[in-house]
Amino acid sequence: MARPKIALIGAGQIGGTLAHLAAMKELGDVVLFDIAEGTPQGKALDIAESGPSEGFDATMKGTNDYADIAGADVCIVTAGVARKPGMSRDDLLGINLKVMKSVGEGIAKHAPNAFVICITNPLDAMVWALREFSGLPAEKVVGMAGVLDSARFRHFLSLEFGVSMKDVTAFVLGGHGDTMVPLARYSTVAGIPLPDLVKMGWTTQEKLDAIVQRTRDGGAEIVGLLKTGSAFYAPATSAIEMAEAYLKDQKRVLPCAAFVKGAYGLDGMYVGVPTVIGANGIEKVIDIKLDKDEQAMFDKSVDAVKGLVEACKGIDPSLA
Ligand code: A3D
Repeated sequence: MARPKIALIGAGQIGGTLAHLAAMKELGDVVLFDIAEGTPQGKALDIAESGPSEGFDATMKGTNDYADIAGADVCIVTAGVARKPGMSRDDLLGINLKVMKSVGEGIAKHAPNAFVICITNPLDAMVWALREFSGLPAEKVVGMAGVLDSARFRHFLSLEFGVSMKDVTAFVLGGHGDTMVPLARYSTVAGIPLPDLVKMGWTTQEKLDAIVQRTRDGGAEIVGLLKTGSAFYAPATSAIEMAEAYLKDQKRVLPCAAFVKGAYGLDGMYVGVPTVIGANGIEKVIDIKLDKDEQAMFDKSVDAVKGLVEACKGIDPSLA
């Protein structure tokens, strides 16, 4: 049986890290695509040359030609520009919308059966635009944000409690941005919900609120430190987790920017929700009951995403 084919559209910081992780995990053969000449070829060769030491069997190809992604099983999209200090994710909208158009058309022509994971920001609007431009089924086009946001939350919680990150679960809803909704009562240490841990004296409500805020600002914290770009190791790991769930039909329960119609009272839009990912793509959107405060935060987040989608329609009338 042939190895799966993984196409990485964008060979920048995240794209290169994705290629390395996909190879080390032997998820399949990798094609790195970018418009910058030499970058995908150079990174592909460099990673291929790590194969003898790592001991992986996977081919690496760098290309500037969409024809090389033909028949890809998974496409992970990072093409576009990333944030610099002082920029919000939304500042990237105009430039990255044009990029989504060319990427969507490239995927539609050469890899129409792929499971497509979008990472390009502003995430919830770009994954919507990519679905529109590609015309692929909504269950096969998804955005990566919730896995990363909840990984950040889990990391900060593990530091606070002094326990292994493996035993901390976290639940984050809503758009990827300042309005994301970390849900404390569904986040646990080995099954014990955070509000109970406050009652048990493991932490205080004030400390928990500060951790929630640090999670919301998690991307900006790294942009501020790096100064020349945004986070790439954890974003790449998060997308690989989603790709693996699809390729291995794992039925993982992962928060993703998925197309939601019906659940959460929404009538068809992309936003961060818990999903089940298996061989059919997004196989289920898990519709949990929110309390009044959570619903208010989620509504605010949904409104922010809707505003970005309207802005896309204003820029490109073909989307209206
Ligand atoms: P960067 O290292 O700049 O890589 C982007 C690559 O895209 C560059 O190599 C460009 O040459 C390439 N590119 C530009 N235009 C095109 C095009 N039309 N077709 C193909 N390739 C093109 O950025 P990065 O890898 O650090 O980040 C990529 C994107 O991910 C940015 O939009 C970030 O904001 C976003 N990002 C999202 C998250 C989420 O959690 C959603 C986290 C971190 C970064």
